[in-house]
Amino acid sequence: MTNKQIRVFSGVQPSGDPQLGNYLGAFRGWVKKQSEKDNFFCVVDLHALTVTPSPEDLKKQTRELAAVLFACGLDPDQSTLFVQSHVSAHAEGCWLLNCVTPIGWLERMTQFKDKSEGKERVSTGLLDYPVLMAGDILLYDADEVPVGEDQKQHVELSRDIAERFNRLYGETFKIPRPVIPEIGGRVMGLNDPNVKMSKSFADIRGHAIRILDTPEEIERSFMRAVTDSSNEIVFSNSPEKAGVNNLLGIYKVITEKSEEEVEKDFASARGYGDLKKAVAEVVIEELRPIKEKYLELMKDVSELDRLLSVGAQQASSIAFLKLDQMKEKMGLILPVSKELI
Ligand code: AQP
Repeated sequence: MTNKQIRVFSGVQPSGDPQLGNYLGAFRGWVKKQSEKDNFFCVVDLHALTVTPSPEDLKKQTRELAAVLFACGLDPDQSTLFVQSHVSAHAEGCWLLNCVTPIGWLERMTQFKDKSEGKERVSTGLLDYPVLMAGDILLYDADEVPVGEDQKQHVELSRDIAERFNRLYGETFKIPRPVIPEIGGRVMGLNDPNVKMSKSFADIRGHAIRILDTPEEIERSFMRAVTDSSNEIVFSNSPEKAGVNNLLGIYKVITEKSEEEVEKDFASARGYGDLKKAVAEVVIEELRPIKEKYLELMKDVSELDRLLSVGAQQASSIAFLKLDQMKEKMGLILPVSKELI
């Protein structure tokens, strides 16, 4: 199989301001590998509905996220980028897969437990999220699903759902595999290095670096980052060094240096202040061209919308074929002429 025959699917929710973890754990790798594979990337707005955003926020965040992805370097000639709700096969596919997914599989999901904890009421959509995600992936017969560590469990569930469907109705889906970046798979919050950096917490002071933050904001957040009371700048798995480890990890992914080279860079540092400054500098330089390109793209929203429509057309041409195949296997009759519907 040549690499172009390897199909990749991944998504991101327009659930807030995209942050450094999204970039290092996902977007950066998508862009770097896009020329090698057959890529489908999706702004998963139906997923974002699970936490009931305001309609205005959702619209704004969907366009902004698409623009950020193009600004990061996704090239419409190499990758199909589209908005999930533009291809209704995703919602339909989810219903069909719901009917083969035992509810206990969903109740076990760590992200569901985390996101529902302490809430008096959660939507059915939050529980069902992984089935919609399975549909996203399986409709495209994706071979690979590049995700950060936090989404690995959901990709594994997609595999289980695909296997169960294949067992019940005969060979229908390819079994996808999660691809976790060797480094950058788990960027932690700067205010608490035991919690992963998240869009939803981006409003908490000092938690996240937003991709569109100003250089001043980026520097301020890094200077406030939680570290420890020693002054040893080394990679370490010990829980007390989680903050320093996170900063070194971010520096390592962006500079593409080895751990030894990174530690050497800080051998003569005077303390964590020097480390924080250096990490802030490399992040600012990495994000600067992305922000410039983003501002350029947002000047012409109609062109952005046009690019997303082209992406939706390309995605539809694959997704609806698979959806029909699922329906037939499950015993639903297909309309004789879709034009009459
Ligand atoms: N902190 C992180 N480190 C590495 N990778 C991360 N990703 C998210 N946070 C980190 C990866 O980004 C991709 C898109 O994520 P998503 O928006 O679909 O869902 P998420 O994982 O739930 O991301 P957030 O930022 O934490 O969003 P909210 O707060 O809305 O839940 C995925 O590949 C993810 O692994």
